[in-house]
Amino acid sequence: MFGFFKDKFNNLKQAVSNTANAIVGNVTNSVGQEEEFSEFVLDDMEDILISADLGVGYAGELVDKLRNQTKIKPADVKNYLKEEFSKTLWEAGNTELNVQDGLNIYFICGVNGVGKTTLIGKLAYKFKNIGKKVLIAAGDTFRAAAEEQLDIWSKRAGADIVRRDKADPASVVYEAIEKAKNENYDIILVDTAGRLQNKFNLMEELKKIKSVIDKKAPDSLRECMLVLDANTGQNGLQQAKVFSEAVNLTSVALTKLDGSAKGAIIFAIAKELKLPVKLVGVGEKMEDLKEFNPEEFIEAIFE
Ligand SMILES: Nc1nc2c(ncn2[C@@H]2O[C@H](COP(=O)(O)OP(=O)(O)OP(=O)(O)O)[C@@H](O)[C@H]2O)c(=O)[nH]1
Ligand SMILES: [Mg+2]
Repeated sequence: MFGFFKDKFNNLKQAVSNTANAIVGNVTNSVGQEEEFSEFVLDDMEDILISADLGVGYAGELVDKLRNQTKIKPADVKNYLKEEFSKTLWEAGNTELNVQDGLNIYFICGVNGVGKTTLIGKLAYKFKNIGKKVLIAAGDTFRAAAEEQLDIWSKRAGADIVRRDKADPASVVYEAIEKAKNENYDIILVDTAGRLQNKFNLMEELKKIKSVIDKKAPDSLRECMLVLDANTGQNGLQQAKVFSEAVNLTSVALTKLDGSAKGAIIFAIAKELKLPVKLVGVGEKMEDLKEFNPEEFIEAIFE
């Protein structure tokens, strides 16, 4: 833990309360009182898990393990799920945001409106707070006002920015890397335009930006992070698959967890894609970004 998020997860419990209800609340209410895991009870449980956005495959697997066994009773269902979810999160890999000495480049991608630019503003602020020299690369040269929005965030966070209105995003990133190397920056945060995963040209553009980073800064720590809106549920899994194929993702940030009842998508992503969630957005303010800690997340959902 390099611990720049010293603040406790005060609002985490509140942020996940709908998700907690959707899984733990509903499962314990309908299964917890039963004598045994009859087929009827198991079906019911599977339906609840699927509607909580856990995914059909994972929900089925969790229910199958309860079939034809006598050790786990319905009264233990909460503990059973807690242990299974913990295991899934740990198996998905290290959830810590990596930072090394020298240059660190965080490449942020995702579909439209999920919260990429906001995440970059919040992250810049966190890094500034631990004394890092932060440069933001305005790689969204597509949407009108995108660079302006990023400019506002960079000023708020006290970070520097490279922006070239309407230029090719890859060239903006190229220039940012040059500047970062010449002026000894610790961090580059690369914003990108929102793109639907089925838009071929835009996905190709993303690959091009990524390859500039890989070629120009091979020695830097490179994190390729997909931003997902917690409210998208299972569709987020589909997005993650396609982006992963295009740019080889290293992690996920889940935004808008506040109020969402579909936060269980975190488990589905960990299970299906073995991608660790590293950051969670729990509001619109600069401080509303949390380092994802599996234990705390599980506690917040199950307590
Ligand atoms: N409640 C809540 N709102 C958020 C969070 N993160 C971002 N938002 C809001 O989501 C909206 C979209 O955020 P942006 O950062 O502009 O999203 P984007 O992915 O950069 O959008 P495009 O560049 O258009 O693809 C804004 O109104 C943000 O304030 C979060 O964690 N919680
Ligand atoms: Mg944006």
